[in-house]
Amino acid sequence: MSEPTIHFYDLHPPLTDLKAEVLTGLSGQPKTIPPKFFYDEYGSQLFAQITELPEYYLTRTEIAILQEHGEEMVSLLGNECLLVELGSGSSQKIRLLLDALQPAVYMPIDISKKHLWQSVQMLAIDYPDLEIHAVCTDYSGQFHLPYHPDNKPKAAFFPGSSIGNFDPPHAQELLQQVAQLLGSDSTLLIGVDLKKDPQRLNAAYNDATGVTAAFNLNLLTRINRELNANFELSRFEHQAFYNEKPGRMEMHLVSNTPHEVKVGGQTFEFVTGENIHTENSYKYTVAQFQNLANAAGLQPEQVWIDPAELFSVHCLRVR
Ligand code: AVI
Repeated sequence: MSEPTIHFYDLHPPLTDLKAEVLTGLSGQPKTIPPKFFYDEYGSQLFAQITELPEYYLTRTEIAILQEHGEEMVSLLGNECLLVELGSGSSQKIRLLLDALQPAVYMPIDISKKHLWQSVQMLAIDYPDLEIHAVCTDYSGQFHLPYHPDNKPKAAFFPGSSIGNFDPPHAQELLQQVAQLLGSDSTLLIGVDLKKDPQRLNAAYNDATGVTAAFNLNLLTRINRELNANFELSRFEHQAFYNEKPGRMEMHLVSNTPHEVKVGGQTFEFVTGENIHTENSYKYTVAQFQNLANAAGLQPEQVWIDPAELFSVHCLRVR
């Protein structure tokens, strides 16, 4: 048996990025904190729990679509490729495609270093012949592929509807960047949550056991720890609702009392009912997402949806 090959590129942004972005966000009106900061070690664990909640239909529905149509997807992606995965997390979903796809190189990209390291170790045990180039970086900004074999077809996998966490102009920019990095004729397989009954959406982000609330509040614990801040978690409440006009779920942390918080040497005042906007999760119809993809230079090739029309997986080709 051959030895698994893992290359690890730590391009993780320094702590100052967290500080600068949090201070800028808290100085705005309304106050905001970018959702990418949810994913410290505990936040990543909480997100893994969210994906198994009965109310959170997204993950299980996407997996069912991948299981049902994996063969067709693989035939569109092509074997022996460089396969990049954006926001690979625990690299669970890619396992559904790896056997059939047999990529020459698998390049998972994730912002959470420890989580990425652990998941590629596990993957290498189960796929000893797979060449892995793992990249720890923030793909929401400018990024590059540290390894770029010229002679291989390129494909990217972007599951989980993480594209929904970007507002549409930024989502278009990200798709454009991916298209440029991969080059013409490459393919992108991307999971996108569909517009649906708001009741169903509201339930998915307000689960009965409070895991999503803990995930949202963990942002403050992380900022306390990493930026020497003094948020009191009991002064904030989780709020999540569907905002019909922009077509997105919103998550907020709402102050239940007037108070002050110190973060990185600065003081921020909160009045009762004031909120920190922590996440948007845009939902698309198939046509809306195809328009966005087209505008980013990606040609829609195929789309698969589940029978209840909850979730979509698109195959797009770089023009
Ligand atoms: C990672 N992302 C697609 C999730 C979502 O549904 O927007 C994050 C999440 N937020 C609350 N629950 C899950």
